[in-house]
Amino acid sequence: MLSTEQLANLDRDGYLILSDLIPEPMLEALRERVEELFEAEGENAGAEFKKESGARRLANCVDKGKVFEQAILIPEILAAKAHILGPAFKLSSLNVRSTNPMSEADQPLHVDMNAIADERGYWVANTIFMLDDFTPENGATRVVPGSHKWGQRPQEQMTDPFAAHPQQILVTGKAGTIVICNAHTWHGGTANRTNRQRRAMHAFFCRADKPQQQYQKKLLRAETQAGLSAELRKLLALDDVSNDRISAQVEVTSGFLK
Ligand SMILES: O=C(O)CCC(=O)C(=O)O
Repeated sequence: MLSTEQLANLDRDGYLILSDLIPEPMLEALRERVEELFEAEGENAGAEFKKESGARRLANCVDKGKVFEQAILIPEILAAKAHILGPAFKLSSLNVRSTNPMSEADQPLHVDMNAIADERGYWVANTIFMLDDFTPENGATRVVPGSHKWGQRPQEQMTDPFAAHPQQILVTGKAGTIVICNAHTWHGGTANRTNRQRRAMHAFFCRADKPQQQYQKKLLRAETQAGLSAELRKLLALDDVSNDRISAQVEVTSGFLK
């Protein structure tokens, strides 16, 4: 499903760009549902996780439409997660982040959940769904290739994680592209200097023994949970009692500059 060369690139760089991976009807359905939700949630959009100046956010998306359930089951995504995290992993959160037109600020470089690989290896992996083209002008994600191997967070090595890193690159691509990201790789959103939004969905996964960023069992409504397939229940760790113990008490954290 993913070639040996693709997996080797992911291992080397900490990210992998997969063009045209979101089927066109799914891309359209995601955009439509995302805009409906922004409209319906208004000021509260993103509140289950966090709000961010310069960007619109949505959180808890598995609870908000069948198309989100389908998106997190794309086989290449699951294969890449197993490659990074090992066979036992789960969804940690599913969010949308849309940078506003003419938003001034870059995000700081960060690792998700402030995570450092432990004795068992990597434990966080993200997935960026490009719902719009990512260009050098509109807030494409910046990434420091290879930084997942450094065993450090940006704020421990850089005097200013908001600044450009000499090794950073911009991840650009057409809408419909998916970026697999070892989330120990230093990364962050950049300023959008265009007059149009830049929408991305983030499917964030973690190793089974670590807490979910957003405890899915608590967030998903009973009727949503009742309609989920066995595969999704497993991916969301809904029947995993050890997840209840480790995720239930966790305070939701953004991961950067904690
Ligand atoms: O939307 C992006 O380009 C990256 C966002 C990100 O890394 C975050 O919000 O933690």
